[in-house]
Amino acid sequence: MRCTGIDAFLHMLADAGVNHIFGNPGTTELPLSDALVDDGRFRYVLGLHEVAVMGMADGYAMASGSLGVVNVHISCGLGNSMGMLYNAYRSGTPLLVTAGQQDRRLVFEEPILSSDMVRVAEPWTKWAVQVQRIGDLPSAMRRAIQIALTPPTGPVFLSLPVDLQMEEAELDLTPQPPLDRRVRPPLEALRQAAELLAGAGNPAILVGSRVVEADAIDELVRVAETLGAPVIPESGTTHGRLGFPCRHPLYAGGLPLWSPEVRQRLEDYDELLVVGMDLLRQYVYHEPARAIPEHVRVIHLDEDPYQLGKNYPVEIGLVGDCKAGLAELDELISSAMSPEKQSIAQARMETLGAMHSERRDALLVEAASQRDVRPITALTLMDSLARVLPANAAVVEEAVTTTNTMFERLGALRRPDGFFGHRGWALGWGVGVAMGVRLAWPDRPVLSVLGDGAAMYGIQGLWTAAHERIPVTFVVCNNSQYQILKIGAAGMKLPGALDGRFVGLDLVDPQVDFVALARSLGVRATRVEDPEELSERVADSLAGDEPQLFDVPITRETPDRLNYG
Ligand SMILES: Cc1ncc(C[n+]2csc(CCOP(=O)(O)OP(=O)(O)O)c2C)c(N)n1
Repeated sequence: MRCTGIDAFLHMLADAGVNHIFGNPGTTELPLSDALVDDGRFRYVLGLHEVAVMGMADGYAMASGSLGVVNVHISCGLGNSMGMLYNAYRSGTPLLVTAGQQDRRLVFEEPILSSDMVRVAEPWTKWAVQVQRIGDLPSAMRRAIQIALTPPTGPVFLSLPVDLQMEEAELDLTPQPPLDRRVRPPLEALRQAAELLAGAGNPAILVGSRVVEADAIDELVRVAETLGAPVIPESGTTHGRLGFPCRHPLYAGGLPLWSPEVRQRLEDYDELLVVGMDLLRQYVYHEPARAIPEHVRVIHLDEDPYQLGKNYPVEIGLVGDCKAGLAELDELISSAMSPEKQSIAQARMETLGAMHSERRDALLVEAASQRDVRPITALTLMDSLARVLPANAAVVEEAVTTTNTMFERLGALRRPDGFFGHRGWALGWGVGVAMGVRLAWPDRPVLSVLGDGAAMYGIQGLWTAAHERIPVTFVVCNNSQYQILKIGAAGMKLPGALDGRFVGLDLVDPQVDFVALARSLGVRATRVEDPEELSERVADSLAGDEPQLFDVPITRETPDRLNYG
């Protein structure tokens, strides 16, 4: 087919099933903007800052399980988006990130904004390349799409010189049909793992985000029930997607943050089945550094071989698809378990289920006891939201000390696949991700729970919510500070922090006026100080068809530590 570079680019995206492009243009991206004028195949979603652009693409790709496509401006646009690219890389989100490059005839002179973007993007992408010849463009596109979508999935980067976008040539645009990338783990290794697990005295399961991404939650539930094993997600700082239903009796609450507490939590187990998870991404160094006790034998199933034995030696490493692996493992464990072991597992499940209910009841009692405290507490805020969260809601969390795994502990998330938490911790992610999730799931209400600190890194995204009428409910948990950093400083035993004194961690004088800010970007906004009113307004907003923001002042009192139950 005879066409320009940019037409070839769009043609191949459409063939790959892409219908959204998230972008913010400059001169070197104008051939794309211009080509989209008469192209009905794509919705171009403009963000007014690259943090929002990349965040939206990340949310869209995570929720849809398909390729997210991003187009940002040369050098500076890419630079602005790097924090979000880091998040996408850590989450393994399949993104095709593109930027225009300066005209190849000018580059040697070092024209405005030209630079070696491939070197910039390389560390946080699986593959980064500048296309130099138009004849290579179709092959570059096929490779980029396939690499992004092949496990371990992740972002890729293409730099496209502006003159190449406009150049015409005869090109073979034959698409690469999608590969079925699910690989079954080797049977022999599965048998050995099943033997070990069937004979375990006290097994537990650590679950990570890739279980959700492999659509393997049901399979994991079956394995957990067969073993009567508690299921523990990653700590609240890195748990990303929720790989196990939080209302299930075997849901045992997330790992703690610090290595001594993780050790203590895992001390009583003899076998750990780890599934679809990075073992282990910690937050602050603590002694003893080894979070997994020495006596615990680790069996790890993951599509990403790099994760197996990365930090802790594994007894058995199962490389392969979580869904296929868990289904086979369950059958093998069931037939390897003696009747005596089966009844022990059932009894254990009952005990763990009772403990689960007790923990939840205790949290509800605590929430009730705080209901009249003003300004409201983090728990009251989360409880007020939990009460009205629809069963099919998607939740995007970026308010670390407020959210604190409370939705999970309160049993508010009835569909675990709708949960999105941070895996990267470059802030500014929650505004855009929530919008991307809603674009991918137009029929599911989306709640974005944001820290006031986090919100300010991506707030320009609200303009897109208004412009595109993307109905997301944003709740800003406004403690006017970077509270997690105060807790972190105390955990590091820094002298000022132990004395309760901080520099650069308070967002006061002036406090940010989120209501005025949101309204200026076209989003309806209200400050809410009462829990009942919050529940009512959020319920209405989640059922509505426009974006809304609620600014909720909460207590500024900082706990010494975060209690992730
Ligand atoms: C882009 C970026 N800049 C700075 C940080 C460092 N940082 C981590 S947590 C945090 C504060 C978060 O504050 P907020 O969202 O209000 O949540 P809180 O800790 O108060 O619950 C900051 C500044 C970061 N992670 N990302």
